[in-house]
Amino acid sequence: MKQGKQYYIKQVANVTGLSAQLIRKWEERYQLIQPLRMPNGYRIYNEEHVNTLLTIKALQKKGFSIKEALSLAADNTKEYEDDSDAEELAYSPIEKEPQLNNFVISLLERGIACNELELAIILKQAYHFYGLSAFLTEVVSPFLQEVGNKWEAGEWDEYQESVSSLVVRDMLVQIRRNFQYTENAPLVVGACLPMEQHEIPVHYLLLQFLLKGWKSFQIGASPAPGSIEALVTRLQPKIVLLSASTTIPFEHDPELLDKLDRFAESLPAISFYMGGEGALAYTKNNMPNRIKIANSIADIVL
Ligand code: B12
Repeated sequence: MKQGKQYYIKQVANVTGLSAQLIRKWEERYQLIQPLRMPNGYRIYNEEHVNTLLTIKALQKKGFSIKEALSLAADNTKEYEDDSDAEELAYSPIEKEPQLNNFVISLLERGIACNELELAIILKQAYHFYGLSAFLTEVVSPFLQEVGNKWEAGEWDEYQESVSSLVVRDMLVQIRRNFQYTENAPLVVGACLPMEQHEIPVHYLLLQFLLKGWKSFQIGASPAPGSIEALVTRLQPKIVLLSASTTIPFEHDPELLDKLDRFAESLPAISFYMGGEGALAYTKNNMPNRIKIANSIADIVL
C-alpha cells in the first residue's frame, strides 16, 4: 500500500462525491477497501482508496453493476501496481480509469470549498515537485478532467468549476510569462475560436511548445471576429493553433471554418492546426482543406 497523505471519511466523501454512509456500506459488504483505523476508531484512507472509489463510481456510471465494478476496480488497481503486463491490458474490458495523485485530491478538496488561495499554493507545490511537463500531464489535466466530471454530474456548481479553473489558468499564464526563451526561437500563435471560452487548452499547448524551445503568443479567450486573422498576418508565426472545446463557435458562425480555411490557404508558409473536442466533433463532417485537425502536440510536425 502506498504511503503518503491520509484522509478522513468526510474528506473522501467530499472528493469522490459518494456519501460516507455508502463508503462504509461498501466496506462492510464487499471488503474491497480496508481503511486503517485510528485508536479512536476513525477510518483513515489513502490516495489508492480514493482512486478505487472513483473508479467504482465511474464504472457504475458506465452501466456496470456494483459487483462487476468492484471486480474491475480491483483489476484496475492491480494493473497500476504492475504496469509491465501490457498484454493483459490490451484485453482489459475497460479503459484504465485515470489515477489521481495526492496533489489532485487536495486540489479537489480546495475546489469544493472555492478556496482560491490554497488552490494556488497547492498548484505551486505540485509545479515545483513535478517540473513543468509532468505538472501539466499529472496535475492540470486530471484535475480539470475531474472538475468537468463533477460539474457534469451536478456535484459541483458553476462557481466551483469557474474558481478552480481560473486559478489553474492564472498559474499557467504566470508560468508562461516567466518562461525564458531566445529571441530567434520560432514563434507559435495559439487562439481560441470566437465565442470559445475554454482558453486553458491553449495555454497548456503553448507551454508544451515553450518546453520544446519555441516562443509563443496567445490570443485571449473568445477573440473578436477577425482578430485571429489580423494578429497572424502581423506576427507571421511558423505555426498557428486554433482551439474549440465546444461546437459553439461553429454554431454561432456557420461560415467560420470556411473563412479560416481560406485564410490559411492564403498563407502557405504558416502551418495551421485545429483541435479540441468541439473542433474534432464538428470537422468529422466538415473537413477543412488547409487546416490540419490535431488532437495533441504529438500530432504536430515541429
Ligand atoms: C475549465 C472548464 C471551463 C471554464 C473555462 C476556463 C478557461 N478560462 O479556460 C469555464 C467555467 C469558463 C467553462 C465554461 C463552459 N464550459 Co467548460 N469545461 C471546463 C473543463 C472543466 C476543463 C477544460 C480544460 O481546460 N481542460 C484541460 C485541457 C488541458 O484539456 P483539454 O480541454 O482536453 O485540451 C486538450 C485537448 O483537447 C487538445 N486540444 C485542445 N485544443 C487543441 C488545439 C490544437 C491545435 C491541438 C493540437 C490540440 C488541442 O490538447 C489539450 C491539451 O492536451 C471541461 C471538462 C473536461 N472534461 O474537459 C469543461 C467542458 C469543456 N465545458 C463544457 C461546457 C458545456 C461549458 C459551458 C458551455 C457551460 C458551463 N460549464 O458553464 C461553458 C462554455 C462557454 C463557452 N462559450 O465556451 C463541456 C463541453 C462539452 C462539449 N464538448 O460541448 C465540458 C467537456 C464539461 C462537460 N463534461 O460537459 N468551462
